[in-house]
Amino acid sequence: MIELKHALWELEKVSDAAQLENFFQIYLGKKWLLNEEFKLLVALSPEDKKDKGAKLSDLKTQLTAAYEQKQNHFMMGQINQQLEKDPVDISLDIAREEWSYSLLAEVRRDAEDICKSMWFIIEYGTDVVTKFENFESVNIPLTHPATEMHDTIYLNDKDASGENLILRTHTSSMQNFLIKKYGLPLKAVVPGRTYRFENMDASHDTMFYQMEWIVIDKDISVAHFKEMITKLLSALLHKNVETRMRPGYFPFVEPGFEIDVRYEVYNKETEKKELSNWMEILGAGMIHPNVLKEAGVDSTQRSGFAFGVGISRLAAVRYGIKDIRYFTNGDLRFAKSFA
Ligand code: FA5
Repeated sequence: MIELKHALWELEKVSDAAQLENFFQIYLGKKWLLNEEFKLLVALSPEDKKDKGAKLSDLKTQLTAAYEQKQNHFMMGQINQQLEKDPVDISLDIAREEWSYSLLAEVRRDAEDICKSMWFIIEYGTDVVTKFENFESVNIPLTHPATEMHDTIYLNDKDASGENLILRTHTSSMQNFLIKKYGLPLKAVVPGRTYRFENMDASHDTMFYQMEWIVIDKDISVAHFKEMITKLLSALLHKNVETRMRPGYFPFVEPGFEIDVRYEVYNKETEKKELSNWMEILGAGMIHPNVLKEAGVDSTQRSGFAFGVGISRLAAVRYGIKDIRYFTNGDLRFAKSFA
C-alpha cells in the first residue's frame, strides 16, 4: 500500500506546476497508484475489504487535501507574479474633492424625497426582466406591433417559460408586480435604468433613467393626475414651466397622454428672454382595465393613473443642458462644472 509519509515527501519536493501535474497523475490519476489499490479490494474478504477500503479512503482524502494546498500555493504565486508585472493599485485614494453626485442622481433623489413626503412606496426593480413583465403584464401581447415601439434589447438567457429575457424598455414593467405585492390602495414610484436600441441624439440615449409613478384607489380621475403633475414638475424643474397635454398612445393606458414642457430661456445673441421649444417629458394615462385585470383588480371598483418620466430630460430642463448624452459620457469637464 502507498505510504502517506512517502507520498507527502514526494509532494514536498514538487517545485512547479508541471511537476505537480505529474504527481497528480501518478498518485491520484485514474490509471495510477491509488486507483490500482482500490481495484485490488475486490479480491479481499468482506472484513478486509471494509478495513482496507476505509484506510485507502482516508489516504486519498489526505493526499488530495495536500495536493490542493500545493496547487493553491502555485496559483497564488502566479497571480502575485502577474500583479508585479502589471500593477493595479486598487487602493489608490482618489481626491475626495473630485466627486459629487451626478446631476441625474440629484434629480432622482429630489424626486424620491418628494415621493417619500407623500408616503409613496419606492421600488427599483431589476434591469433584466421577462417579456411578460415588460410587455404582456401591461397589455402588450408579444405579437402586437407595440413590442416594436421600444426597439428592445434581448438577452440570450431565457426565463422559466423559455422566452428570452430582455433589458427593461420602460419602468412600466413594474406596474403588475407592484399591484400584486402591495395591493390597493397603491401609491408607488419606480426610479431606474431603462434600455432601448435607439438612434442616439440630443434627447435620446440607449440607456436612460426613467421614473414611474403609479396611483390606484377608488375614484381616481384625470383631475388627480393633472394636479399632481403640475405640482411635481414645478418642484422638480426649479423653474416656472408651461405644460402641454397631448393625446398619446400607450397600450397600457386609456386615455393616454404625452406631457410637454416649455420655459423661458435667455438668448445670448438677441440678449432677450424667449420661450424654449416644447420638450416631451413624460408619457401618462389612466391605467387600462386589462392591466388592472391582469393584476387581479376589479376595474369597475378601482381606477388609477400612471406616468413615466425621463430623468435625463428633467435634468436637462432643470440645469439648461442641451444634450442629455453629457450626463453619461463621463466627461469630467462637464461633471466638474456642476460640482
Ligand atoms: C414610456 O416609456 C411609458 N412607459 C410611459 C408611461 C408610463 C406611459 C405610464 C403611460 C403610463 P415613452 O417611451 O414615451 O413612454 O417614454 C417616457 C419618457 O421617457 C419620455 O417622455 C422621455 O422623457 C423618456 N425617454 C424615452 N425614450 C428616451 C431615450 N431614448 N432617452 C432618454 N429619455 C427617453
